[in-house]
Amino acid sequence: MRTRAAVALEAGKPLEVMEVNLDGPKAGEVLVEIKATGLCHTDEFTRSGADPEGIFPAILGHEGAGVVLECGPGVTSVKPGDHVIPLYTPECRECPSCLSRKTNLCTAIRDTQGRGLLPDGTTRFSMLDGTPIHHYMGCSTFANHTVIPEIALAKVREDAPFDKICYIGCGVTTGIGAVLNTARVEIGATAAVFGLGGIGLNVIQGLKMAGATMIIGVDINPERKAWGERFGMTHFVNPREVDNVVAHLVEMTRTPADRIGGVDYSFDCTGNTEVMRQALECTHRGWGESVVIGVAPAGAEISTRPFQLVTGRVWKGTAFGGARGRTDVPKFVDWYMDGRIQIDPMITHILSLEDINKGFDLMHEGASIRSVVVF
Ligand code: NAD
Ligand code: AHE
Ligand code: ZN
Repeated sequence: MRTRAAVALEAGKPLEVMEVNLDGPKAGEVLVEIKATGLCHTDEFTRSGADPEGIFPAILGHEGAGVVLECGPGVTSVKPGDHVIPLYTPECRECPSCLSRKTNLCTAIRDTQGRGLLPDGTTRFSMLDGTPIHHYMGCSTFANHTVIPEIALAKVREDAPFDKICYIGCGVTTGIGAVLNTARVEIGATAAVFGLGGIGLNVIQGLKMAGATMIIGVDINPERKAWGERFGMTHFVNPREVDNVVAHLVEMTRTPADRIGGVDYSFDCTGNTEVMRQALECTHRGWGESVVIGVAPAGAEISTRPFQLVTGRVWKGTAFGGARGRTDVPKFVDWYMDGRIQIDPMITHILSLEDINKGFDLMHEGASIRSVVVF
């Protein structure tokens, strides 16, 4: 069949909207009509050329929602008409990682996924002249139709709006999951969130749900203060307005009883390795935990004095908020439909596929939280 897609032809170039060929689903694969897709900073990271795994040409996008149109041989867990959210972190329920119960990082198809291919080592997309186009994160939601392995689809309820629940395909689950699954924040905790964009605001939302009492947002964009407050942030720090952001955060959390200071938990939602260091070093001696969510460019490295770890701080990371997609994503959709989590106010812009590059401009200008393309 033919479908319309925004294609990343070369690193650093705007996406080009065009007709592409799409082959039908093979064994274990599913043809999905994408109804809506969010633009995550990770799409921009890959489009820009900063991603060491970036391959071109490719159809980016990994935050979608849609409807199953056709199933390949052997598919049993979804059927035509089902509403689904694609999963860049699949859940095969059979690999050592899935069976370990220690991680959500299913390894069943990670190798081919990282090479822009489906599990049989081929691509379903091509240009009209026959040139192959790579898949992206196993999803390629910047296409009106895409083919996805069955194990990378979460079946969700049919009364949930596509243009909102697409955000659960990455940002919402990553932010809230980082708090509830990865850090396991407890009632009364103190926390700092660095970067109040599409991920950081969901971390704040998750911290509020977990019962954290002091939630400090840190962002260089002053307009993010009001945004953070909408979701439960109690304090805001602009690093450009203080001498030393780490010392400032430690001072803010120092009490007469505890003369050390430092937050119980911190989260990097920027992808900046200097910020990751600040996030670790502002945590409390003895027990502070810092969670890296941001994705850093090829060649970037993190550093700190080993003393920071010797004195009890823990540095960890999370992908997709530690969520097991086929199991957990339908629950996030229920939470949204039951009014337990907010999504609508964070979707600041709705775009057509033709205008998808405006979404990246808005992201760079700091003018959007989430842009969503509706097909
Ligand atoms: P975004 O562009 O919406 O938000 C980034 C925010 O960081 C902005 O508010 C910006 O002003 C702020 N910021 C930039 N530099 C800063 C600095 N030096 N100090 C403080 N704040 C600063 O991006 P997003 O979609 O929220 O994504 C955030 C990061 O998370 C990206 O690196 C993205 O690739 C990554 N990400 C990771 C996962 C995962 O599973 N680990 C999932 C989704 C996104
Ligand atoms: N390709 C990059 C890594 C990018 C990365 O870390 N991706 C996250 C999801 S970001 C979603 O917005 C992830 O899931 N990582 C686990 C994995 O297996 O990729 C690089 O640096 O090579
Ligand atoms: Zn993402």
